[in-house]
Amino acid sequence: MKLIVAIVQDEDSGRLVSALMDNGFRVTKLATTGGFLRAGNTTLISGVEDDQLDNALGIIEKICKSREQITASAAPMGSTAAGGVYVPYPIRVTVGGATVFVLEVSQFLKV
Ligand code: 2BA
Repeated sequence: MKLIVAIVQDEDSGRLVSALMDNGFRVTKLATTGGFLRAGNTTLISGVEDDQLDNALGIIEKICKSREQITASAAPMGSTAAGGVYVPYPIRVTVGGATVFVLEVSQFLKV
């Protein structure tokens, strides 16, 4: 058995959960926050049988779209040691489709 950990954009999460459930997968949805953008995203965890892994990954790949986001970063103007200020400026990043980790499951228990 494998554990899929998939970090996806909030916009894709509802459709992805539905599609996985419709195909017989069990899913847990967690509200998470990306470290870089400091914006909300969604992490799904799903335990799948080995022979169903490619099926699940295919569904994730099909549904999760990449999108551009603009975020404010900050660069120092002048030396911060000398009291310089941080001025935000926009940067463009491409987020997603999905960031996926596949882990080997050593035990799966329901007790
Ligand atoms: P965030 O950390 O908020 O990152 C959002 C997007 O910002 C990333 O999209 C990437 O395009 C960009 N980005 C991230 N770190 C950057 C950096 N140091 N310099 C420049 N650009 C940077 P994705 O790569 O699609 O990642 C989407 C979300 O997936 C991330 O949100 C984070 O929550 C998660 N993630 C990605 N890689 C991860 C990893 N190796 N471990 C844990 N979580 C990860």
